[in-house]
Amino acid sequence: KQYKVAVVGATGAVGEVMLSILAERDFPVGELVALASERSAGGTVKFGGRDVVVQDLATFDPTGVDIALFSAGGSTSKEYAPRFAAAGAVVIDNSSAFRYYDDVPLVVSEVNPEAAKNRPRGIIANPNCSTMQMLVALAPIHRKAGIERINVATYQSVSGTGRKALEELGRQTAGLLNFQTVEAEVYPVQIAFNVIPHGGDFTDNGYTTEEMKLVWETHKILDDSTIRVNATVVRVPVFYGHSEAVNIETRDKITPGEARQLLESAPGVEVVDERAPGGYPTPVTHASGNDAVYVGRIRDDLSHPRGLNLWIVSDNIRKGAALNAVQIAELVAAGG
Ligand code: A2P
Ligand code: 11C
Repeated sequence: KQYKVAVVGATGAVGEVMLSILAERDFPVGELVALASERSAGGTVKFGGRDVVVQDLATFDPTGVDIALFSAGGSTSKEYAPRFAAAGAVVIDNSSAFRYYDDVPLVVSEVNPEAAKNRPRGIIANPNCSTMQMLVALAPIHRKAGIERINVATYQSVSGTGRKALEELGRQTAGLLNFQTVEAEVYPVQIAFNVIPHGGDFTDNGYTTEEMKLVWETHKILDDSTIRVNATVVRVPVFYGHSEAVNIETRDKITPGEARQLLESAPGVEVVDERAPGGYPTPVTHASGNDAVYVGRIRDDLSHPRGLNLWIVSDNIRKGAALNAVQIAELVAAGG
């Protein structure tokens, strides 16, 4: 079967990569519809080496669309995803709009693919990038040793914020190297040559929404709300690839050697852990432009008898967003 596939947000940082991954993985696309706002309607995007004309989402009729990949922000998803679903499409939504609804599955293809089958609203949610990569690496450890607590600090690249943030990092960097003063527009303070302990919006408990997503989404995807999760989200001046310093406490002791062995055979994971200079993954040397979740610095926690440390790096636009969305589409196409 060939599918009529719509990409909503096709001109965005994630949408662009959704198009290239659909082509790369030979997804059976019979017809590709590229949708964005009226601002970019009439322009073109690339799909499999050819130009596709972008259409205005607001005036597009979704009848006949089989699968719709949404990555155009939460408010766009809230308004349009139910309309596409009502017209018969399976919607795979990259925004946070539907992630916490009980009747919307939240799926990491390597972790809980079976959840994609039960989608009463016709919507499947794609997790947040930082949760995605963390759970690809932690799920096998959780199954073996039972994770009781996760303490994570993230180092998130600017592409997670979208195209304007990529431009802001470039513009500020160039400006500062030329002794100019720079303005912060997308982020509240300068991002070039800086780190910002803030992602998303502040909530009542002092955590940000980006931090709370790591709590809520971990519970839903692993189907275990007893796991305690403590997160600090930090934005760093990196273009592509999120990194995470993760400390876990498990019910049963798991040694670094056992964890390494588990992860070496885990789907979607590559272990890079040489305990030597450069023998660890970084966004630039490993993650950027690649599909895997890279794990290194696996070592015992000196401060806890059942503690383990890991360093987890992945391309937030690929596995963290576009790739997982296409993998969910593959599950749908396979009858899931
Ligand atoms: P457009 O390029 O027309 O603004 P990014 O995350 O890189 O900022 O990209 C956001 C994506 O979402 C873009 O493709 C953008 O289209 C699209 N988008 C944003 N708002 C809307 C909207 N109201 N309707 C349709 N597409 C939207
Ligand atoms: C970031 N994780 O890096 C975000 C972007 O909930 O899908 C994606 C927000 C989300 O800023």
